Amino acid sequence: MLIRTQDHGFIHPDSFEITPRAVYEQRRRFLLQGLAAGALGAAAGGAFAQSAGYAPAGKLTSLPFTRSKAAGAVTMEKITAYKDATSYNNFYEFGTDKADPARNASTLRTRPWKVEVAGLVGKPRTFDIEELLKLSAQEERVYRLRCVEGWSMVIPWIGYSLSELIKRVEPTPAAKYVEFVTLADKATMPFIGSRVLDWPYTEGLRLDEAMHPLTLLSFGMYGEVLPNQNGAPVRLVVPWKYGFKSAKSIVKIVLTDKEPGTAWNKAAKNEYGFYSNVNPEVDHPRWSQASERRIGEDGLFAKKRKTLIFNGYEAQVGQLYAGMDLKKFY
Ligand SMILES: Nc1nc2c(c(=O)[nH]1)N[C@H]1C(S)=C(S)[C@@H](COP(=O)(O)O)O[C@H]1N2
Ligand SMILES: [Mo]
Repeated sequence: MLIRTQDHGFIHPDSFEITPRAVYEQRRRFLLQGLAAGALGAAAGGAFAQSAGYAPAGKLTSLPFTRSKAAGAVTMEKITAYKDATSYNNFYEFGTDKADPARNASTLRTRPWKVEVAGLVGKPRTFDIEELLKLSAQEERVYRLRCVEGWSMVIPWIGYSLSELIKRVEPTPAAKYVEFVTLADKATMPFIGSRVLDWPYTEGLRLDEAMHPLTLLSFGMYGEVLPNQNGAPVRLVVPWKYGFKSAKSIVKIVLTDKEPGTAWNKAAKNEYGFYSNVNPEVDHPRWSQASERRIGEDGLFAKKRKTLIFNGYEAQVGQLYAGMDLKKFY
């Protein structure tokens, strides 16, 4: 069954495990009651309370999840309003203005959808999106995401560690990098064909970065499936790297032995390196990266925040870069 939603194109409500909204809300209330009754530990309680800090928008299909227990997976910062997270986007396939993706991405068709996993793996496979959704338990991760342009948001993503997918295809010993290829469909993406970027939009990670538990293969946010403008039906979220590493609407994942080119480093090599770790000490050639503006705090007198090394995830990911000159490998 296809349901035409007002501003998000088509969704298939019967095509994967769906919790009706009433049941979902009830489950959430139950969890919060349990919390109030002291049934949960203090740490978990903080996470639940934090997650309850947003209201599901009630626009798209609910996506059931449990709260992640991975170290660093739930920041206690205030969650960005859903309206802001879904109307101020970068998704150049739909235009270069921040408002363009919300305006134009309703044409994106997210079913049928397949993700091919290929390259240096023992078991190459193409996954149907329904199968991919159920491959591992869906978790909520409240991550900061910082754009290279100097703004940041705090978003309750839903997904599971990318490592869950990668380990199932059994990388060969020669595999050192992972390339992500996203959809480039002229018929549904109005800016494919424009020369802003070399389509399809691609990204890459070193294999150990891709296997890090914080690297999230994401299918939803704010308790629901991803809105088209946020990269439906499946995207990456790599919280310690600039936002552009978090490729949207992924169709192919390739394990390689060579560092893959990426959309932004093909477009401007001196401005965007392969690593692109958030680093207040390495300026972009045209601007400083020392501070950032949190979306939703942008009143006239709002203070800028100091940008943190690895976007605040140093305790979790710093060891991946031990001994590397991060000014050289930016
Ligand atoms: N396919 C694709 N993925 C993409 C982009 C894009 O233009 N195309 N933009 C990136 C950039 S620059 C950022 S900051 C994040 C923004 O994610 P959000 O809109 O969900 O906040 O998506 C990233 N993923
Ligand atoms: Mo970005």
